[in-house]
Amino acid sequence: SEKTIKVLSVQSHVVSGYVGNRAATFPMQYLGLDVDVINTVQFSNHTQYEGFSGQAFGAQHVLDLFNMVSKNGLHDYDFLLSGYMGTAENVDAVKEICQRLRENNKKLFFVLDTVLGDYGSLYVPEALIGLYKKVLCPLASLVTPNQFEAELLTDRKIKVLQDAVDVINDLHDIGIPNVVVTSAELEDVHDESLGAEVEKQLHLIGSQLVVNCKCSGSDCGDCKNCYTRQMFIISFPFLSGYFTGAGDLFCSLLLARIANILQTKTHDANATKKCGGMGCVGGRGILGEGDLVQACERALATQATIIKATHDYQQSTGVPAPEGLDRSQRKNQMVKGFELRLIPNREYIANPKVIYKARKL
Ligand code: PXL
Repeated sequence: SEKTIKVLSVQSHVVSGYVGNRAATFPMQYLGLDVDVINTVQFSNHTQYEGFSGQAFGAQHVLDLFNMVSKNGLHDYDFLLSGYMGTAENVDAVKEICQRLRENNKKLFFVLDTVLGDYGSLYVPEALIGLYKKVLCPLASLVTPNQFEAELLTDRKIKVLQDAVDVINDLHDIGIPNVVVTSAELEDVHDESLGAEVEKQLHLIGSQLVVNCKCSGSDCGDCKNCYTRQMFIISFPFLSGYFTGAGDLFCSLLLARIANILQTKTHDANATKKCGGMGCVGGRGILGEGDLVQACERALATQATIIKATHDYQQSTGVPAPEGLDRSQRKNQMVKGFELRLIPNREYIANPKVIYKARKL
């Protein structure tokens, strides 16, 4: 039987609810991956509630766990996923983990979810912006910022499609082979095919490097000129509601879909020769042509279903729409229904219907 793909997921744990590892682990397992977990924090619940308790763990704790896992020879990971950090020093811990895993497996695919905040407010220390840029972006195979995070990472504002393209080019320029801006509002894009009843739309904008030269598949030393950028956009309906953890869920779905695609290519010698499959220039995760589009379409299909179910549930239970409340009022609304409806919709993890399709840019 095929080797299972192994993931190390480094992000938050909450007792109740679905953010961080609690949003990410189950979908990846459900899609057939072996998921090992290091928790950067253990909180009672996510930090958008009125209160939360628990602790953030430091780099020493994180590395202590990683070191023993390594020492026992259990560190044969294909993917590293990092999300909510809890403390700024955990950036260095993840850097060390990534470097040490790459010594062991130079094809390690590092998915960096640059968790910073959403809708104009940070939920982590501000120092993390610069640290993500300097320390982790140069190691990442894929980054998955939302609009707010993409703006913070590049010091740009996204208003129209060209802004998103500029942001993505900036992130490619610092050496990231795959970039997905998971949702953005764009003034100049409206996909009529979503139907007249969809007034407000969001857009996922993605881009992957593809190899366009005949280099051997190992780092040829001049790879800067070997790549072209394949960009695409997927439009989907905006839905009102509370979706904390949605980014964590999406990132895990995307990782799993990439893993599923790569798994089918492991035996494709030709793909490896052209730096597709798991073969990647400089060990940084160059995917085969079209792989990122396919993975995004599938991940978004599941995501949209779970968000819609969460939206419908919140409407049916009378949870007030976030637009009608300011942040402090929101924090004081101690209502259930702030959580993603992940478990009741588990069947859509494995078998989503792809409705929102990518268009080439
Ligand atoms: O989804 C981001 C996230 C992850 N983990 C924890 C959080 C949040 C957002 O608030 O509080 C603990």
